[in-house]
Amino acid sequence: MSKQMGRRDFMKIMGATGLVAAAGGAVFGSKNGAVQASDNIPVRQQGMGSIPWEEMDLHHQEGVDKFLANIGKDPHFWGKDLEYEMDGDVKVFRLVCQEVDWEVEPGVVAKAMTYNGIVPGPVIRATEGDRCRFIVTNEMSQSTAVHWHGLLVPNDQDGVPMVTQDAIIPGATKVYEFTLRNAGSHMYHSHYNSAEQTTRGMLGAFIIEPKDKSREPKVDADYIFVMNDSGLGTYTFNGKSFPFTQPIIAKLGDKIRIRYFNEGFMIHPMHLHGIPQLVFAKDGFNLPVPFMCDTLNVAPGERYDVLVDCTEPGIWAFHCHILNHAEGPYGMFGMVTVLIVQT
Ligand SMILES: [Cu+2]
Repeated sequence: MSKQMGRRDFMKIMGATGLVAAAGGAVFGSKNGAVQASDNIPVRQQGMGSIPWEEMDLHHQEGVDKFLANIGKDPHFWGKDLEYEMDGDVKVFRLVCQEVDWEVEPGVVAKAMTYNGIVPGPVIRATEGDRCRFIVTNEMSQSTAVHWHGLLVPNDQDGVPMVTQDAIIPGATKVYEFTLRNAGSHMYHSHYNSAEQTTRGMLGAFIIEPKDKSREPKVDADYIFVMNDSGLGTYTFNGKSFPFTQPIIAKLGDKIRIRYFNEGFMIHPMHLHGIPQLVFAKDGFNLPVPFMCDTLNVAPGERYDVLVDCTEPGIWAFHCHILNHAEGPYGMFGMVTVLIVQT
């Protein structure tokens, strides 16, 4: 695959058709095929490398080709909402804690701990004022508990074993129930052996829409980035690493909202090329004075909401700017995607 061919394929996405035809190119793989979380390091993020430049170029090209070929093939990449049923006025959600093999990318499989079998867990979405019940069943071989990160809840619903509740032991079910008081971009995650359980996949977005919709910015699309840097053996957005992340595809003039959720151990400065980000909320609280930036530090536990006004056509790289989370001698990996602004 020549460099020009890859570029042409990328340029095709700029057209009205949206998705690009698959480009060829060799598949990156781990050295040993399927690997565990402990040694789950795709080959292209290893070391500083001293490979010949031609080989280095080829690897960089291959990553881009793989990304192009994968566009549109992961329909749930940007989040899958958790369904609920009504019991009177109560929204009833069910979470099942399960250990599964999670493909961070083809051939790179981590032993994940999950809610409902996916990483991140399904998106919980409800409205301020809703009464919600969460029926949590633990099918794992470890105890667990769910913390509702950022939500105002009664103390006994806060999800900290040995402090506010008993652990949910293997085979047990626990019911949480509370009323949603504070709108915003929040999270839910394990609060038991959490360095392992959360970063191996027990993490998700919990979005509370405000009752008064006039408090929300009007946008054409809304994207979720759940960031993780541990437990799955690589750096991920929404449980996947580049080239198996998905692009944001927007039209010139679109206004898009991006919500960042850092569930990992490290800070991730999120850098968007070409177009500034307007940061308007932190941890679900609207900022008194929104600010513009091109790089936004997102620390563990933090959430930020930003608006991107898609005024500049092109293919804009969008990545964590701690560079060894994003690109090495084998090309881009980990916390990388693009914003495509089509004309
Ligand atoms: Cu990073």
